[in-house]
Amino acid sequence: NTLLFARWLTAAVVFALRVLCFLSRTDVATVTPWLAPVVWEGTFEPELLDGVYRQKNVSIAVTVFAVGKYIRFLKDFLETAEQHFFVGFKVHVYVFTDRPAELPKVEMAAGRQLTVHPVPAAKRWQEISARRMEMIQRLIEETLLPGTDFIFCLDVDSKFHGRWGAESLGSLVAVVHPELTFDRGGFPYERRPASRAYMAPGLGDFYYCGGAFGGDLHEVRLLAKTCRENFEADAKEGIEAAWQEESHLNRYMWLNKPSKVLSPEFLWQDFKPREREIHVVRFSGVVKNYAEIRPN
Ligand code: UD2
Repeated sequence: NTLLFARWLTAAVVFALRVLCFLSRTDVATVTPWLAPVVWEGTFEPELLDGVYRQKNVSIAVTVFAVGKYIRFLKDFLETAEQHFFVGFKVHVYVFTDRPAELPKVEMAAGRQLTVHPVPAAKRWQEISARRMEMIQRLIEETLLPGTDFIFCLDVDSKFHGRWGAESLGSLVAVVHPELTFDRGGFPYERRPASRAYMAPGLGDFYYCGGAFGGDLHEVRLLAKTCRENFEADAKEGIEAAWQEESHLNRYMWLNKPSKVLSPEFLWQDFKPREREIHVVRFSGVVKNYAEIRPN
């Protein structure tokens, strides 16, 4: 009986602390002006959320590109995903690489699997980010639909450090870029009206990162298709947006508001000192030497 009471007391204290923590997130915006949640540590109940989606037996696809020397990041990405990303859920990772022979061996838990899609090598690094949208669109149309519920598209030069679970699920999900200090005027949107990624001064909600986005398959298919078409139409006119597909994604998310916005906890950068608002780093880009690692 004493043991039962101690357990009950611990659970009650943990719950009370969580509620207090939830109430105390007044330091950040937790809802957008269009009433989408902005997900921060302390604004959700992890076990409760996972329980809700586990009952629905949801499946999650992940795309990750490891072209050229970026294959070296894949091992850490996959190993840390096993520890933190949708643990206990059906997860299928799709790796796009030109070096399938160098694929690392990573043991995956039951219900989790990996498929490799060979892609050609790239001459310019910009080509890779340009082609990602096309491949994501094709994967959804040819392989994932129907059957898979959600998809996340993630940068490979990153590691998971903390839980990333059902709190991130939504129909269209964007991640706020880790440069929290940017004000709207300083957002690095594409500013040339000639580009289809153009954002006029004063427009924009957040600056979202290209390294992590997701949602349900229909929404992400539409996003990938639109960004790809706009990217290609720009290319025909000899224009490449300032931050390639990230610029097109930002334009898309301005016109099609995400149903859920993930805080920069969901894509931080290792080189950045952690800011006060960041209570947990869930996923973070590793420090890399661009000159050494990119094709040119
Ligand atoms: C930012 C974005 C990235 C993309 C890029 C566009 C974040 C954190 N990062 O990252 O998503 O929008 O700007 O310019 O939002 N890749 C390869 N091989 C290469 C080069 C790239 O596989 O040789 C893949 C790989 O999955 C990598 C991703 O493309 O993670 C993005 O490339 P990056 O990390 O070099 O771009 P970066 O850091 O400027």
